[in-house]
Amino acid sequence: MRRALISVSDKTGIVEFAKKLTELGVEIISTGGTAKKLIENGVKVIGISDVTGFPECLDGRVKTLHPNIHAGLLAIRDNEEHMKQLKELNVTPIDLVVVNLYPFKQTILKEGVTREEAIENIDIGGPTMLRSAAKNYQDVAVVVDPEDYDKVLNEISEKGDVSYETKFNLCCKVFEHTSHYDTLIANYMRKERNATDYPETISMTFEKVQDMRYGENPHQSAAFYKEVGNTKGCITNAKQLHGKALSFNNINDTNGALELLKEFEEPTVVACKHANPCGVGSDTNIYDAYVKAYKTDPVSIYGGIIVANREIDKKTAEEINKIFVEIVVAPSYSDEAVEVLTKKKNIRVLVLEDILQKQPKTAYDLKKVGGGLLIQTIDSELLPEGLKVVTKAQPTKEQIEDLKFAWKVVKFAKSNGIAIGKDKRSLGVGPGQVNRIWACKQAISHAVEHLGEDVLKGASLASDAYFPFPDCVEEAAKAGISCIIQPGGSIRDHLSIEACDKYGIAMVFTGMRHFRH
Ligand code: 93A
Repeated sequence: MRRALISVSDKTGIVEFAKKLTELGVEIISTGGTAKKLIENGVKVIGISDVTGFPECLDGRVKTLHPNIHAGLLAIRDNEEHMKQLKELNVTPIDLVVVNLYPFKQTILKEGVTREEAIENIDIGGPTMLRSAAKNYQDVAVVVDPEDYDKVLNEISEKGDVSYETKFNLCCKVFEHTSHYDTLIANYMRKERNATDYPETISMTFEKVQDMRYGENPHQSAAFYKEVGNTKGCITNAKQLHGKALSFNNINDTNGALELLKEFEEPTVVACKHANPCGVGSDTNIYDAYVKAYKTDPVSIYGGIIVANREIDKKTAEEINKIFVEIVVAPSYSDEAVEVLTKKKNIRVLVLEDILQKQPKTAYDLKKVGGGLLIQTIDSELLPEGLKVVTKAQPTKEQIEDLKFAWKVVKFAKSNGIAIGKDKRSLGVGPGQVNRIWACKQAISHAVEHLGEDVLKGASLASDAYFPFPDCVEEAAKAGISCIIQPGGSIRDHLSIEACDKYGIAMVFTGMRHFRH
């Protein structure tokens, strides 16, 4: 280990690192700003121009892009011909590269950044050196992360060089890093183009939040990653106040609950199990909203997820504490509520300040399938065409409110889904069935089991997709349902409409389907 090249934008720890390298007998080459900082701190450096024989120029756009650098990085040390050529060309090998790149990510995340500013922060020379060094990892150690300075120093001081294994690990880290960097650039450019098409190849990049203890089941390994950029209102933005680390299923289920919650403006509580809503309640205050959500299904909420869109007060916290729930998420908590909730060891308490913030309409929804990936824009619409009454019976104003409530709930139930609602609460949900009549029967029996037969008199029923047959209407009529909301669009719509007319049920079409899988 004789010669190092140091060129860093993030200068954290660089002086200490360079000083120690010098003490270990390593010669240091460096670029403009980095060299200045090192010299100011008493580190001896060779200026990059002394190695390239070429001035740093074009406002720093060309500093290290020179064969004297890249031949020094790419020459294979035990290839006699390579080493002979270096000698003839008067190039000295470089054994260690320490580079971190222009802060492209930080630049594009700044409010109001211009395209010019973003482009000026695309590093060219840095990634080129990283790639040259990483390609030749057997002979060159390459450090892109200040976290690795100590490990490299220790190895050099103990063995005079960086071990083969460490060099290979560092090389892998470099290729991950440069591909992440390039993907950020490509994604930024796509946004600049306002692209809505799906390109021939697609690269996406996420940053690790944490390793998970396990995945959906204990024998699966897992990690949690977040998108780069705006994650307002998302589970990735939540801060945990109390409890064990979130599990894979916790994150997935909470995400589902949050998406439904965002459909409501008034104080609302959503209870979810396996990412399906089991109880939803809205009211003038969060306590009453919680009680509604709870009473809808006091069985399924056990061990479930509760998300609320208003501050949780002491009274609500005490009510929540009467049962076991896995997770509570709210925009804030009163001090007393925190005291109450944190008495329980096994509850996870999360704050999500911007809980009402929705994802942008252009956000993508990704579904991994074996050997491939499905990409679509998120289901951001609710009722684009409004409601079209198709029956003789007309829904009342109150019924329209109930229909919309049930429609929101069913939008976030897995398909086939049916939800029943009344007076700003869900009464029964039948999610994830392989036929619609089962979903319908399940939603009805869910309501009857917990709330009694009478609760369905005058209630509203929502279906996430059209009725292929009139059987759901028949079932709803038997239960006492008085109005129905569904997309419409079946070739047998007339049969469902006739059945509604027979029973005096009001039915509205939305013209939009909300499958969810
Ligand atoms: O503008 S560049 O793409 N051209 C280069 O030749 C070059 N060489 C190193 N950027 C280049 N760098 C980058 O400069 C490094 O990746 C590092 O981020 C930065 C360090 O510059 P300074 O030492 O002047 O602060």
